[in-house]
Amino acid sequence: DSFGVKSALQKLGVQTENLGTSTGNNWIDSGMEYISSFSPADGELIGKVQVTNRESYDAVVSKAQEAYKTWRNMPAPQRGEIVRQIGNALREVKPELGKLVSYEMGKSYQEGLGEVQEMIDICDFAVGLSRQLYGLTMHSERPGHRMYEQWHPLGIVGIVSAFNFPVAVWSWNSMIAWVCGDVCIWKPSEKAPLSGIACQQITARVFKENGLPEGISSLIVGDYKVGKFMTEDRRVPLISATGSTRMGKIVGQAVAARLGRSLLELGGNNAIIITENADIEIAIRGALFGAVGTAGQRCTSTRRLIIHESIYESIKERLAAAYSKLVIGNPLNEKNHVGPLIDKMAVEMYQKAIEKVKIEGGKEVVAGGVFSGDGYESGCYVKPCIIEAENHFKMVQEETFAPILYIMKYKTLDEAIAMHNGVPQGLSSAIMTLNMREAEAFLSVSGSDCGIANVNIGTSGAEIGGAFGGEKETGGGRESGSDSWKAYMRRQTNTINYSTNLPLAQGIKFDI
Ligand code: UN1
Repeated sequence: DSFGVKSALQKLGVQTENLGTSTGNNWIDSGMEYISSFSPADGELIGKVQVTNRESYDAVVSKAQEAYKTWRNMPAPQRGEIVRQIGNALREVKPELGKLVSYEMGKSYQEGLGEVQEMIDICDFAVGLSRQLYGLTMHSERPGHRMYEQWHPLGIVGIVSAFNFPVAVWSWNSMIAWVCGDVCIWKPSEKAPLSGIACQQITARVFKENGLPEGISSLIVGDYKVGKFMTEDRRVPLISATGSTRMGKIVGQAVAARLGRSLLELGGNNAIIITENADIEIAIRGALFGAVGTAGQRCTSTRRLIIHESIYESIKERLAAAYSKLVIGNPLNEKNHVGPLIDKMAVEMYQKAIEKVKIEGGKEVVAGGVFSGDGYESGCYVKPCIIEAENHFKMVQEETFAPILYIMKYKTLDEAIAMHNGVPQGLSSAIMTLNMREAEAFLSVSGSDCGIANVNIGTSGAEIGGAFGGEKETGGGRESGSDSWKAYMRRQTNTINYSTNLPLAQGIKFDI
């Protein structure tokens, strides 16, 4: 254990065998079924987690409903104070939690630390927000009347998160939902349940120390079958789900069938347009981290480069040179740039995608492949690759969660933007240019159709202060910063008559 994983697990209270269902730190035994969490870094079993059954799920919901009655009546700034304490608790375990994320999920330790920092940042954001849950006031058309709107919490928020950001995306949802006065039930990814166990214990301690009810924060564990308990449950007014478009369609329809609300953050197919006016150094660096960071497993990963024909060959060469310098290996070893994919199934999908795109006419610029031998025993390490392709290829239209970068060329900016938008997804996007007209055109109404559009930075690595999410098959939801909090609350319009008359709106007369 040269990387200190064992002591990190110990500090975080993660055991080799864990119960998976809890309200606060009240863990409920829910039967015989377990999920085993293996590290893609070395293939070792990290620990087992018990799967939530129907009965324990119902117990969790009852506790959550009960806790909501207390929590919703606590003034929002006081709820913010609790979230401030959670942020501090996260600061205390940043290296350990970053390590667990890195070991369980496979992203580099640096990125694991970055993920925990993202959690700390959203806590700070939520604390400030707790004093800024503003509604508007309106001028009534009737004399002696006042109108305003206020925002109330929804109740239980069900959070379904993905393996690639096993803890940060949960925190975007839960910290905001908590200051809004909601209570949360979280189903972490079944591919990273131990990260969920660790976070649950961190927040539970803070709620307990403050004498608050356990059900403000609950954990359930399992695959889509457990998720279904929530999506079909009318007691859960909002489901916030992050994952594949395939999952989102199922979740969205299940929630819509009961007219519940869903907040979906689904797949991306993010591109960078590199124009002839780009700062090439920045373009290469932005594309490189975007494409290979987190081994291409961010929903914001760069999947396509749309390059002006005049610089296409030189960009191709420089990228290939940069790729040749990448060191792939154990994510906990800081000399490595890129860690493994999440599991062998992901490796298979990566291989199939390369095979298929080659059949369609794709040409390998930097060849892919699977690593084997010393240090690669888990079988999850793959070579980041670059493939010359055309935008309309079936594989290029799909999101493959792996470090495969498709490159293509364009002649005019209009053509580049059309290619850019010519995919079913609409999450993140970027243009590399020092030309003001090109940059503004990309950000204009006829430019990028994505929820995130950047100039001279890559597609990934969004800050928490902005609203995060995207259009089309990305699902339309917005999480994290700006006014995303509104999705976690219900708006109430209030009209108050302080006059001695009862005039009707629209001037309607109704006298008897
Ligand atoms: C995700 O991949 O689901 O913008 C979230 C980024 C990160 C979050 C990604 N801040 O890349």
